[in-house]
Amino acid sequence: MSSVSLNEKIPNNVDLAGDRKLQRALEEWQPNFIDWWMEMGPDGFQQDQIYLRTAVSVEEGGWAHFDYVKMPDYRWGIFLTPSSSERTIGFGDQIGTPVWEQVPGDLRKELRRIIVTQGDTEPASVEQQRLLGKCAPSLYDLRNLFQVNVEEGRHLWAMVYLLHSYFGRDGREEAEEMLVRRSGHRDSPRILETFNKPIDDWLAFFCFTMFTDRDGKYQLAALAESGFDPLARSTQFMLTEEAHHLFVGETGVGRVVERTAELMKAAPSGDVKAVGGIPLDIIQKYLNEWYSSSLDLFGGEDSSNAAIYFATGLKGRYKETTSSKITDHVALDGCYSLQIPNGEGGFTSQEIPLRRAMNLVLRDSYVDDCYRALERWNGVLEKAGLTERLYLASDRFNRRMGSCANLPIAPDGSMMRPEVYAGRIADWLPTQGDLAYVRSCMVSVTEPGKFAGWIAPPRKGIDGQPIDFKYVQFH
Ligand code: BYC
Ligand code: FE
Ligand code: FE
Repeated sequence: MSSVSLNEKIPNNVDLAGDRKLQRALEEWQPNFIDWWMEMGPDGFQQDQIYLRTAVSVEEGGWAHFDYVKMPDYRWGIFLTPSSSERTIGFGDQIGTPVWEQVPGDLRKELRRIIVTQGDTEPASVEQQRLLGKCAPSLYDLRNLFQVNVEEGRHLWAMVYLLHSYFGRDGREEAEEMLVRRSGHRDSPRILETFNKPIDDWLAFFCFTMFTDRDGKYQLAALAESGFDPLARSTQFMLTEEAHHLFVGETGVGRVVERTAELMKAAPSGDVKAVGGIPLDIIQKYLNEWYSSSLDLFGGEDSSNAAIYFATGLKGRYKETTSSKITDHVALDGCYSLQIPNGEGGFTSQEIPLRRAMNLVLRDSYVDDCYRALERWNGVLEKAGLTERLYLASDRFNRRMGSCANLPIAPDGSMMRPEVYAGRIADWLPTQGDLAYVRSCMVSVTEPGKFAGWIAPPRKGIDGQPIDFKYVQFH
């Protein structure tokens, strides 16, 4: 394992200094990244001191260092989980053979595509969240937003390192393109649809970090099983940072639910809006919107791409090699039974070969995780003595990908007549009025320890600091 170099222009544990050509190429990309960050990163806070953690090592327990830093001075580095010399491919047709340290020629196109797709999401999310700092509900939340943003920047570095190191000129061109595409741009959008949606308020931000970053967790975990070892080790380390993003999302939604529950009991006639809170039905519509959009990120249920990725050892299942529940790592025999629309208003069962269903298998792990979070939020409502409950919509609802794409299906999964569906959609997805109301709740709160009225404080602070710690020092 190569040691960690923190004092170089680009902090790394990949012995960058030992490969001058690569080092020079990445050092040329670095100012372009900073230009992009200044243009598309958090608007208005680049001169402030933020209490941030920086990855400084890959040791469990001691990998992060917390201190005040101006975001443009953040030390974006390249860190890979140490390699184990005996690692073999854990699944697919080449199971048991040594992992690859270079890109196999016949898989170059597929690998490049996976890495570019993964890399593209990272800057996209920073662009989507660019204006949120101006209406943060507290210093604690403001700091968490910026923590997520700088780490998504580091995740871009992780993928750009792979492109530069292993894909020659094509890779360098792809790395440039990462800084050219823009979230929501008409002519040059980001690759996956969810990353072109606006995130204009903090409830959307919490839903995004809950549901969309969580897709990231499962995709990264699937890639951490990859036979291409540099990709596996890069994504493995990204997962350590990802945990905080998911925490921000899950607890963020939970804190909004908690505050709403308090207001429902306190407000005369339970009118939460009258006292500046976000009504439960609006929260539900936001959950529907971001959950359904994030399900699209798993691709189609029946996918030949997914079958190829699995067969060739590029992308495994969640915990493919560490879960005792997965015993057959070749997956040539099994079938997966799914329900698809029958064209007559109902659904019919279809069996597909297991390998073609790998997107769905990964998605199932994700859905279980989302239900676990849902139960926590409902636990908050129960504890408050309320009978209302939140739900997760059927995986058929509001889809743009897969067998249920663009069909008039209700959140309970039933097919509707199109005109009936159209009449109900305002009950299920945020309306312009809902979005405007939530935006009207967004006020900037910058006094340490104070929180906007629509959200409850967290249980504890960051890095053992108190909740009223000065997480951001304005210049
Ligand atoms: N939008 O075979 P199919 C994260 C395309 S998030 C637009 O069913 P496949 C993060 C697809 O490309 C994790 N197009 O799908 C989170 C294909 O095109 P072609 C990101 C889509 O390929 C928050 C066609 O439809 N990482 O890290 O098996 C903040 C048929 O597709 C979409 C990855 O995604 C879509 N949603 O699966 C920051 C991992 N879905 O071939 C960061 C890498 C599919 O007809 N990506 N298409 O031209 C992959 O493994 C796969 O590309 C996908 C799609 C899972 C995304
Ligand atoms: Fe990321
Ligand atoms: Fe993330």
